[in-house]
Amino acid sequence: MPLTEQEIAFLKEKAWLARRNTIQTLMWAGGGHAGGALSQIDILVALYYHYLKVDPKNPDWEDRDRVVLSKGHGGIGYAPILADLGYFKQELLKEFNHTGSPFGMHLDMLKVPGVDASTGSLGHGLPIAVGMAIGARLKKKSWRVYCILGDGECHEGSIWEAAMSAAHYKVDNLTVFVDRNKHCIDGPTETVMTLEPLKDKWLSFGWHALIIDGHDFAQIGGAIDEALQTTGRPTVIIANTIKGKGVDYMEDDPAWHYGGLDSDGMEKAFQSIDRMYGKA
Ligand SMILES: Cc1ncc(C[n+]2csc(CCOP(=O)(O)OP(=O)(O)O)c2C)c(N)n1
Repeated sequence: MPLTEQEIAFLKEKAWLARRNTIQTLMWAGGGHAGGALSQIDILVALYYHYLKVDPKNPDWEDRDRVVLSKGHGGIGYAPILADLGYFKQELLKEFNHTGSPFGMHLDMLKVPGVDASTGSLGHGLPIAVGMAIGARLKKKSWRVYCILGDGECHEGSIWEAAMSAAHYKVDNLTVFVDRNKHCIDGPTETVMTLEPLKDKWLSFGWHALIIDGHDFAQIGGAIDEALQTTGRPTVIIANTIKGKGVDYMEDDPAWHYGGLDSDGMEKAFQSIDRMYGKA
């Protein structure tokens, strides 16, 4: 069912908060993967605040939907969402990536409630997600698996091995998002290693594939609904995004793949995010 205007307004509010909290966490951490953390946020917000069957009070609930943030370096933009949902106390984020904290730069499923897979070494999340989805079928469970890939991560061969097996096993309880911000660590994805035509690649691997604006909640919702109704094959949603989305001086700037903030930088980032959401 399409999202209502009220639901979209709610998701926008949560995305505003998640972007602000990501910047705050970056400041506490002394640096992090700012660009990719901000590009993925609307996808995570739509999933966690509308679509997922999860229970923050019972993170290990067996029948929950699973999420694999395969681009594990985005953890600094994921943990603030889990905190807001109540998986753990927001206070803990003050120690993000500090020695002794439960949070490393890449989230550990054994230390952070709500995290279904420890990721960070790119190329491993989709193979894990395919296994989880097959596991649901073997256990005759109805939970679904959502996996978020970086587009640079799609340079990894293991992604395509997993894609091939998911189609072979007709894993239709798996939905993948590619955070298509068009940058990786070394520059534009198309300069480093051509990915396009990316949708055709997934189609040729036997997937249902669609391309959307990854910052538009109506489109994200429509794509998830389409995936829910697709049987006999997995779905990939190539979500066109902007690296650093929301912070004007970070947007589309490869220098902000990883960075730190001083208090002036943080203030300017907050102002930019507030302007984007019409709050300044
Ligand atoms: C196997 C592996 N090689 C290298 C890295 C280092 N690394 C961290 S982020 C990154 C770039 C990833 O680009 P992309 O998937 O497009 O992420 P985004 O632009 O969304 O941050 C790389 C190479 C890694 N985490 N894992």
